[in-house]
Amino acid sequence: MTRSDPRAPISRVVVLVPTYNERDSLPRLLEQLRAEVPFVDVLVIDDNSPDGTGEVADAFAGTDPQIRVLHRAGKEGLGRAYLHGFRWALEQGYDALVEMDADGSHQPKHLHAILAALDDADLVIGSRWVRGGAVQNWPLSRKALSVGGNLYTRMLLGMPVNDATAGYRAYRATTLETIGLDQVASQGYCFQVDLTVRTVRAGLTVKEVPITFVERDLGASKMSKDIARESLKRITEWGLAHRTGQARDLLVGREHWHRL
Ligand SMILES: Nc1nc2c(ncn2[C@@H]2O[C@H](COP(=O)(O)OP(=O)(O)OP(=O)(O)O)[C@@H](O)[C@H]2O)c(=O)[nH]1
Ligand SMILES: [Mg+2]
Repeated sequence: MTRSDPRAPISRVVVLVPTYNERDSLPRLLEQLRAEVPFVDVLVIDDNSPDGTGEVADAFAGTDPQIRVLHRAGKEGLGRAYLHGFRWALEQGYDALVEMDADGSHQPKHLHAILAALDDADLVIGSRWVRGGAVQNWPLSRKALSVGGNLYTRMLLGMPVNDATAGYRAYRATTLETIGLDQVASQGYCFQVDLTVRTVRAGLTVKEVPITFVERDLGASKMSKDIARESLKRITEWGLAHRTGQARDLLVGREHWHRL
């Protein structure tokens, strides 16, 4: 899954930060981000948060031309917010698009390593479940859910990726243009898995860089039973379709897109 031709150098990078009711967390994240990687632009994608996160973001944008805000009409889920941000960033001509949560879980200090890895990758995932990766302040039950979810995803989809649900990642613009965004319907956690699968299946290179993920200390999680259910259902459907396809190909002696 490696390409021999050198990739174009990356010069314009934007970090996309989706927000819903993050007024307490967002200022700290924006300050850290701008201090840590001053060459990087930021787009906050707010779904009309009732707590006024959009106005907090506007105040930052008013004093810093490298921070922009995309105001959306209402809460439509993380996947939709990212798709909107991706389209905006591609139109603006950015070379690399980074996904980052607003709640402090994704530390800007890891961005150096993530962007360095993107020099010879098409997607770089900030990974909790590779050597050197870690999670701080998670109860055992939450760890088990993430490890179990990733194991299930790996087994069913046969992807060589340890943390396919991770939400701290960097895409080359060319990756998103290659995989195409029009068919992506996933909203919750499986949005991340969905795009990872599309990237792997397009024959592009995925790298994982270890990160320490820190559980939020401010605000409330938006993770819900519905989101978890959507993920389980879709990943199972994709996995069954993938495995059925492999079985069919074996029967007719065709080579499948990979043979894990
Ligand atoms: N624009 C937008 N942002 C969202 C939406 N749902 C979640 N987010 C943001 O997406 C990021 C991740 O959401 P979290 O609630 O932290 O979910 P999580 O990190 O998966 O779960 P926890 O680990 O429990 O915090 C945060 O910055 C949220 O504010 C949404 O519907 N629209
Ligand atoms: Mg979070």
